[in-house]
Amino acid sequence: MPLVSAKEILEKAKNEHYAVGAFNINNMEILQGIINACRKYSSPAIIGASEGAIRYAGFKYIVSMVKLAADESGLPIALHLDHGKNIDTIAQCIGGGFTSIMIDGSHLNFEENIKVTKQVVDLARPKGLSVEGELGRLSGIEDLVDVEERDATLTDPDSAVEFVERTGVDFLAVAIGTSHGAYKFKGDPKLDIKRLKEIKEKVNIPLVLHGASSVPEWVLKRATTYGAVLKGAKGVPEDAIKEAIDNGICKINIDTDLRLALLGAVREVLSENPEEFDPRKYLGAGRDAIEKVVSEKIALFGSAGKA
Ligand code: TD3
Ligand code: ZN
Repeated sequence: MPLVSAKEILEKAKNEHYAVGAFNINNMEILQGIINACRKYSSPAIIGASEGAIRYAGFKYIVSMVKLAADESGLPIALHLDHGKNIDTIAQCIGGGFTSIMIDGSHLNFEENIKVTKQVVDLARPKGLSVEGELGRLSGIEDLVDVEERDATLTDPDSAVEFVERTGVDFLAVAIGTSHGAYKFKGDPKLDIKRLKEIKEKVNIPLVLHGASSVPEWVLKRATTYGAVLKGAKGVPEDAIKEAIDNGICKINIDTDLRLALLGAVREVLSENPEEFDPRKYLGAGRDAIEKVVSEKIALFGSAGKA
């Protein structure tokens, strides 16, 4: 099937109360691991490519690979620019085969964020692409010392209403205490679910959770057993992800867990077989590890059978 817009995938998820993973890719094996899991469980997926991924793999490679994956699998797959900031890259994605764009203006002030986000909506919508905006800055709650700092950093529900009305975005990334990478919490993991509830009550579009990797125990153990140094790595507990889905999160961004799974598999193969130099052996094991992680996400998010 041809690539679909992420809006199409997420409106169904919102109506039927589940979430869909937005998985980041950088190469063929990562993409194939994700698609293998989606095929097995008949799940839709959003494939995220960052500006860095486009620079690394090449624009045409990314678009061609993901189009092929959608065609061959027959699954609803969207190709989504993750954290788009550069307007030239955004324009290239809009005209070059992507079906969804994130414009990340979260580092700008409110009015500037609205201005650039609206600009991207006006470019993308006539071409049938969906657009994600972001309001609030990702930060662990324990790093926000008081109520004022918390309110200034995390997404304000009333501002979210105004942002969605004035920009016309199809879905909105919110900041409720998650952050990117493998070190999300120093102490106990905590999300601001009360804030998410309030946003959901006021904003009637699918909501997006960035920084949603869980750093699963088996993934961390495999990587560290074979020499990776990941002291203090901690992700969002699966219970918290479930609670977030119950409160309006429909798109869940995952990158770190894929990176760690690939790393652990490659490390294991190479250290157990120091004489091995066939890339199919270690990258193939990496691809299988990604399939396993994504299978767990599909079960957790409730997207199995929704393709
Ligand atoms: O947008 N992304 C993917 C790119 C972030 C770099 O890791 C996410 O929100 C994923 O977050 P996580 O928890 O996988 O780092
Ligand atoms: Zn993100």
